Amino acid sequence: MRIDVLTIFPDMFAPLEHSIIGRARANELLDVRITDIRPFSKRKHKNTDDYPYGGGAGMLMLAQPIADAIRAVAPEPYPGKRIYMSPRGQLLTQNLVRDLSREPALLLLCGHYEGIDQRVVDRYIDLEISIGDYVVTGGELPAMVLIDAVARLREGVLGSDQSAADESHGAGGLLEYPHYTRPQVFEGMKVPDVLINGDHARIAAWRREQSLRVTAERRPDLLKTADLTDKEREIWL
Ligand code: 4G0
Repeated sequence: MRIDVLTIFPDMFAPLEHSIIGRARANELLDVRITDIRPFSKRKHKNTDDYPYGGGAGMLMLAQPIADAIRAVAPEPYPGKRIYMSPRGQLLTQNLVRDLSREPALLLLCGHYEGIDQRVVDRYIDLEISIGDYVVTGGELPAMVLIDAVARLREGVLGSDQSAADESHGAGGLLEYPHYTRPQVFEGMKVPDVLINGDHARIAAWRREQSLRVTAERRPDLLKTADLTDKEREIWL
């Protein structure tokens, strides 16, 4: 999969050279290309921002450098999705991540200040995405969140045990049960006995119950759409 990123802060993407994503890129499972928007500016001093028409606080990113950068890295017809990271976008969920992970290419546009000139969005953007209902100083961190979430669903990016874990063995829309590893006692706290005894049916039942309990406590909204048996619906809904 190819992912192009357009940004005025290309150095912010250094984390993508490390860890799982770094390895996926080294193994050519992922082709991430970061493009600096600033060299495309035709203003003096390569400025990329200006004041908003109609007044108001803050600055906006200019249309011209962004449009020229998009045309340079993503000539039409574009084979994938051109995405603007924005607090007014569609909320990023695991379902949307899954759909995006099946695209051959993504272009991620990162805005700064109060955002970008709307005409770029209207002409060149397929989809606006938000990683959550909060504002950060630029689209770069949201873009990295999206890249990481998408990349880990691509074939070969995670270890083989993890890859199966995601959807098939996944808790069907419930939160995860608690996990424990060695030692058996840590600062006086014991690992639950059921996990030590090796009765796999009891372990599965305990984990299911824990998932249901924590979901009911923290995210009752998820219970409504989770994959529950009739008996579970009776108890937990
Ligand atoms: C566009 C995305 C981009 C408009 C980007 C800010 C949060 C997210 C930006 C603004 C971002 C998110 C109107 C301040 C850059 N912050 N939730 N910051 N405004 O995905």
